[in-house]
Amino acid sequence: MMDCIFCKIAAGEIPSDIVYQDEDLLVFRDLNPQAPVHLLLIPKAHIPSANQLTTENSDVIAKIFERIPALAEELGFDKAGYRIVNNCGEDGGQTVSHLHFHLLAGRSLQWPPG
Ligand code: DGP
Repeated sequence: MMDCIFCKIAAGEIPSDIVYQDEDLLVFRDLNPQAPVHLLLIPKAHIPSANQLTTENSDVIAKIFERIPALAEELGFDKAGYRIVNNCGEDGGQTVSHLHFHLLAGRSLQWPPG
């Protein structure tokens, strides 16, 4: 997707603070952090949102979630806890149309989020 900012980040065309990457997924720090640790976890392949997940493209979701415990341990918030968020569509507050999960940690997070 030529006009997708997260595809450009995944391709290395736009710089980002990368925490982890492999063939299928990329983890980088959010430009506008809402917590002391605020990571974005994305599939490198373009999937617009959770609304476009299918049996054909959903393997990467397991890969993303399987990576989370290692990230939490490496960054030191595994014991204190964290929150994983996906915003889907306009009412969900999604502003970038490339599927991503927010991983927030480093402070006590309120619920409900508002
Ligand atoms: P959402 O509202 O769920 O679509 O979240 C999009 C997030 O992406 C938002 O927290 C800000 C972040 N973001 C937008 N553009 C960039 C960028 O160019 N670099 C980085 N690191 N984060 C970005």
